[in-house]
Amino acid sequence: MDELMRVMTPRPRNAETPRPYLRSWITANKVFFDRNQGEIPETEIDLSTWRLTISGEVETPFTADFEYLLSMPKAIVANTLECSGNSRSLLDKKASGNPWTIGGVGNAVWGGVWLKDLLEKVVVSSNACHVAFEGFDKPLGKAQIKFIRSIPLSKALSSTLLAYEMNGEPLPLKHGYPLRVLALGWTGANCVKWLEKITLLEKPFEGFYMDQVYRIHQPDQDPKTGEHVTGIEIKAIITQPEPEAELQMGRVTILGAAYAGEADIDKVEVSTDGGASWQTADFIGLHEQYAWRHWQYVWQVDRPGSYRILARATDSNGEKQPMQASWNKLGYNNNGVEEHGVSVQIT
Ligand SMILES: Nc1nc2c(c(=O)[nH]1)N[C@H]1C(S)=C(S)[C@@H](COP(=O)(O)O)O[C@H]1N2
Ligand SMILES: [Mo]
Repeated sequence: MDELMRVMTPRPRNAETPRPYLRSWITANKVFFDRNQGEIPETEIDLSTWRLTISGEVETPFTADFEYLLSMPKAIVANTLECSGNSRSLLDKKASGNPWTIGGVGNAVWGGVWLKDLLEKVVVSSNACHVAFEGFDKPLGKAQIKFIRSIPLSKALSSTLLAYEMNGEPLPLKHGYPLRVLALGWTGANCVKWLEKITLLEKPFEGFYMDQVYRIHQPDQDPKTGEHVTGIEIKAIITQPEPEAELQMGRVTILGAAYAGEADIDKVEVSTDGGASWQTADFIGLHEQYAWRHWQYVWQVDRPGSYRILARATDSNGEKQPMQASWNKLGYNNNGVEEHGVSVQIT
């Protein structure tokens, strides 16, 4: 198969979407980024044997088959998914993990059922406060640690989708076939693929992928005392021109996307002089809750030279993207304006 992606590790497969594919509002399934801690199942599971179980702090445990999910009301939702480690390699101070540039993000229209509708079937106990998800992917490595993650019950009940379709197709194998979690507006780590088990818990699940990684912490800090990665932080990316491009004087179209997780993007500003002055960009394309907004700025450039292009987003709560990211040991949530700048040559 032709490799369209920028592969960082083949096994587990971690691959990012090249910049040109980030220029369309929908990221096509075949170029949507891949992030895996374990092994992608080799073949699609047989739907007639697949079951989803819900247990733990519930009045009546429940098992659903795929037919049952299809019989429930269907929700169709646009959602931008981003890996919490996206943009890590752009940090000035290096952080360990996959060297994502900007392509650990994508936007798709997902079809599925609201988790809230399923949780109504089991009657959640009053002491439940977190919802844990487990997939059937096989862990890699000696320790054989499963990727189990939990989210607060409030998030599960307000805005979490269990998706079986991606951009109008059955969920592709590598994106979690037949069913995955999408905590809308939250980072990928909260969106377990190949889902088969949901457990209601009195407190957050304790385990490697909850306590040692996906926490914001400093090198001298016990990871477990750091905050979990949850919502996607406000950020603008520049998808055109390519870094270090050589361009002709005249009209240069600068393109990008901006997103802020659960919040709405209100404004994107562009600087072509390294941040000395800012102009407002125009939004292009669709505008949906939880989805990125694409933007453009047509730059009239009359003088040759080196230029530094920056983009800065503001959300509807008035929150502005920081000029520099706040660094943490695993390089999560890099949303710095400067880190995302693109330098070009005009001739
Ligand atoms: N079962 C399972 N779910 C998982 C993972 C995993 O390794 N196993 N990786 C998570 C992480 S860290 C991210 S960023 C997203 C990536 O989803 P994608 O590969 O569909 O883009 O899946 C999440 N869900
Ligand atoms: Mo991730």
